[in-house]
Amino acid sequence: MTDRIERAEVIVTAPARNFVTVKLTTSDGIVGWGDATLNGRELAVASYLSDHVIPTLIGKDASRIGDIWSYLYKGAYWRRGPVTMTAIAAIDVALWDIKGKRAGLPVHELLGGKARDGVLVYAHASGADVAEMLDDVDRLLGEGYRAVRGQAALVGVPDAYGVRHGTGVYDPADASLPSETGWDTAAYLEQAPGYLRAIRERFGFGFHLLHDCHHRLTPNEAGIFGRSVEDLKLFWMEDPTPAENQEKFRLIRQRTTTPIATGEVLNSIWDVQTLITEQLIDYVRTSVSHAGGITHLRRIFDLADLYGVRSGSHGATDLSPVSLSAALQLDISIPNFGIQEYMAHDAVTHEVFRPGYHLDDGYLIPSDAPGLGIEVDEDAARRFPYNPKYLPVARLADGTLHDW
Ligand code: GCO
Ligand code: MG
Repeated sequence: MTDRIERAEVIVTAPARNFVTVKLTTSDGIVGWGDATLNGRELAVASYLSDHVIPTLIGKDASRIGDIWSYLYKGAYWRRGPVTMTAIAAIDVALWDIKGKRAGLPVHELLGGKARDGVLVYAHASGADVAEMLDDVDRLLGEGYRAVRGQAALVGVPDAYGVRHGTGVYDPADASLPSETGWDTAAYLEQAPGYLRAIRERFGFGFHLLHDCHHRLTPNEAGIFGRSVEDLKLFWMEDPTPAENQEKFRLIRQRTTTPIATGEVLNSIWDVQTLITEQLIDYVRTSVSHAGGITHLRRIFDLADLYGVRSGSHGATDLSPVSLSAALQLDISIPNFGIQEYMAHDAVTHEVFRPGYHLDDGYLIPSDAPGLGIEVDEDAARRFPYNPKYLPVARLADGTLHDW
């Protein structure tokens, strides 16, 4: 058998931010890449892989992707959860990369071929005030984006989420211990609809406008928010309320017709089952790197298709270019694609990760190279040692810890 997994390595590198990458090598020298980055909890996944997954993989038949998925999921006894599902995802994606390279085909050909010509993406506009956010929207529309998410700082709320510091890319994991930020729902409900309205007033309706509520609202508050922006025709309001209890979304659905997206922190088909089967959301945001890889995410999207729910995968900068390469292979081939989040990685990240996708007129075009179409420069990776960074916490004025 030529297709044995001979070597499996975990590469931890921090070009601009931390990434955990899996490299699988088969006995005949084919290399597959997978992303195992879990923002702020990177080393937990690295250890899960090195200490518990990799020793069980050596010698296994790399062509049996579904069997290896089940071996790692059912075989562990302990199910679901971000650490496990990110580790499984990295192995799964690397195996798809290998299968494509062996076949001489891009992964999307193995998934049935292209169902569209390009992948619609949305970019992030943010600002320390409304004027700055409007300038950012202007810049992104000028760059050809057809969909933009709008977030602005809230007057009177220290460091509200979603706003870039300085000129770099927005990256909330910004300190070696979690920084403390503020939150005030009343200020948000009063100001956010106004700044979204300012975007429509200045730029009109000829592009998709998105907004992330970042788990901050109760279902009733989310209903109030969604209703107050219905005339702005948002593409979606994201994460209006935490989704551990999926039934909470019933109330939001009753209160507003603003489309709803959720799932970036969810990891399995069971985590989104009620949301999908009761049609409580319009877009499912589970990602290829945090929800079990191409094998499992495809099952989630298939279930979603039955209920008229579309894909809208998470794609912040903490998902590496390996993840984005894999996401695009799936996005381009599924019937119920909705949109893909895209926060372009910076030049330093691209010194390590050299993806073959490119942006064309607001669409990302996946690579046609065999496999995922990404190269990883291991020498460059070694130049950027791990640099612990945490996501912030949010507190109300009285000190109560709030959802982030
Ligand atoms: C998004 C997200 C991110 C997350 C980050 C956490 O919609 O892009 O909410 O900004 O906060 O990816 O790791
Ligand atoms: Mg989000």
